[in-house]
Parts: sequence; C-alpha cells; structure tokens
Amino acid sequence: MRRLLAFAALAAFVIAAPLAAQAADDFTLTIKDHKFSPAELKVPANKRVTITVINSDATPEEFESESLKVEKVIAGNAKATVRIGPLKPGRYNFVGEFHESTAKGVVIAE
Ligand SMILES: [Cu+2]
Repeated sequence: MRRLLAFAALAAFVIAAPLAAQAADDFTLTIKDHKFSPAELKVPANKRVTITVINSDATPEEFESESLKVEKVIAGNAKATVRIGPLKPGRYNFVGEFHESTAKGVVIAE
C-alpha cells in the first residue's frame, strides 16, 4: 500500500510538470465586435507559443499574419488554436482578414 501511494505521488508529479510548462507559453486572443483583445500580445522570443483565438462574434473571422506565417479561419462563436514561433525578438502584425479595418493586432516577441 505504501509503495502504491509513493508511485501515485510520483505519477502525479510527472503529469503535472509538463502541464505547468505548457501553461506558461499558452496565450489567448479574443475577437469581439471585429476587434482583437488584447491588441498587443507579448510572448517569449525563441519559443514555440500556442495562441487560442476565441471568436466571440457570430460571424467567421480569419486570423492572418504574413510575418507569423499563419492563416486560419475561425467560425462564429468558436475557437481555434494557432502555433507560432520560435520568433526572433520583434513585432509581428496580424489581422482578422474578414474585418481588416478594425481587427488588427501585433504579437510582440521579447
Ligand atoms: Cu487569408
């Protein structure tokens, strides 16, 4: 019994560690009224980064960035995951291509 508990504790630690590491590089962008929030997203440079893009509008949007090499359509009231990087330090503009006049933002890698 004691040995089993020790094993369970170890297993919990092994499972928890990667989740904690992943959480640090996960970011969220929300689209509402055809605008991104936050409009400026700071991410770590030289790392793979995951961004969950939540589209709170009823209409579809396309998350697009030439500099980030991403293009992804997100249905209305849905979310999508985009993976970017590793990025050199700098600014990377993105837009919501279906509403480009208002849906603008920038990823800042530092
Ligand atoms: Cu496009």
